Amino acid sequence: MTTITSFPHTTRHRRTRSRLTTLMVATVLGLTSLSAVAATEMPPIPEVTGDVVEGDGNDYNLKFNIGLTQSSAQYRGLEYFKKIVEQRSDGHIQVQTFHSAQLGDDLQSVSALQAGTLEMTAPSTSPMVSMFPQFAVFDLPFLFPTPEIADKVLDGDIGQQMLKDASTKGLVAIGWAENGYRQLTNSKLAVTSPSDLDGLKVRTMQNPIHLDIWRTLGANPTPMSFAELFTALEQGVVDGQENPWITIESSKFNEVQQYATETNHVYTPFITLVSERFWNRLPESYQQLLREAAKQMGDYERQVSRTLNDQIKQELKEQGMQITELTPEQIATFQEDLAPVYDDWRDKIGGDLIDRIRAESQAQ
Ligand code: KDG
Repeated sequence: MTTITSFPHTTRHRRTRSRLTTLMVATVLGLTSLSAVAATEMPPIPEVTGDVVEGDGNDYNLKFNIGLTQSSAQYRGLEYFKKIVEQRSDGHIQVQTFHSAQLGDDLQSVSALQAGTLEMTAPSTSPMVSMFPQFAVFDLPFLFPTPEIADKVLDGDIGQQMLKDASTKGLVAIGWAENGYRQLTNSKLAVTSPSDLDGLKVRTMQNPIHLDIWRTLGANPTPMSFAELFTALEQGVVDGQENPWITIESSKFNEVQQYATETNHVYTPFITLVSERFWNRLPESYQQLLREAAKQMGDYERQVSRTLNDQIKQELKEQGMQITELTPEQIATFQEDLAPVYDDWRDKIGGDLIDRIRAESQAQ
């Protein structure tokens, strides 16, 4: 028995129908691959290890706010932090997580911690250099050639001492996580050398070294909060910006930026902060629990960020972004042109700290 469709089967009809079917199949395939591309597969959140911690019988609400979106590696880390703290406090500490600067951008969140109206945040170190000048070492170009060297520095004496030094001004610094290696994107042209940057309006974090970097390369840099960046790109207030691949995708910058250049010019860490007012209310056992959870969150978040880095770059290409991968010679040109930035900042940051970090690279 033949099935009767709504219109008779002539050759032309049969041809149109088969063309229609092919089209529909193609669309479905396209959509599935797109949605497959869009929904980046995040590594599963690990099981919680470690025993339940005895508290003082009181219950605590902990609000944790970040600037990146819900589909960022940072937010994934936060979900793991929440799981650890709630399970190991047997529910006595409830963690509310906020993303996309819902409770304020990096600097507003830090002020809220100092005022005691927010319990935790994890900003990039770059916007905080006016409070903690030694953080500026992380903004020096090409200082961390590999993520492993970044880990060695952050998890080693240098990084642990910095956490102690940053535990002041109403803040308690309890861990590190990864924002990552920064890549340049823009809406104007494919950038392969500093000369292509002439007059390009580039948004930077609110940080004097990043301004110095892009001015030195010939661009026209503008400092701006991350919370305002997408709109500024969309409206053409700025032509470009620089962030890790995972942030470019999770913040959909590729929808308003046609070109990207893999510069890896700066490695930016996140620092995990607690409000001192909240910290001092906690029993020591819960303070130790937050330290352990922050360490596990940071390690997991690094793993997510690194596992996805190349995959996301590939996805951005599939979504139409024109990505330029620089040759070693082209990278060397950027490094040579940026050498004066070290002369400008060596004394302000401290040559000893820079040399100790460089030594880690040589020791590798
Ligand atoms: O809250 C997001 C910020 O930490 C932000 O600094 C991320 O790299 C960033 C940027 O470009 O502002």
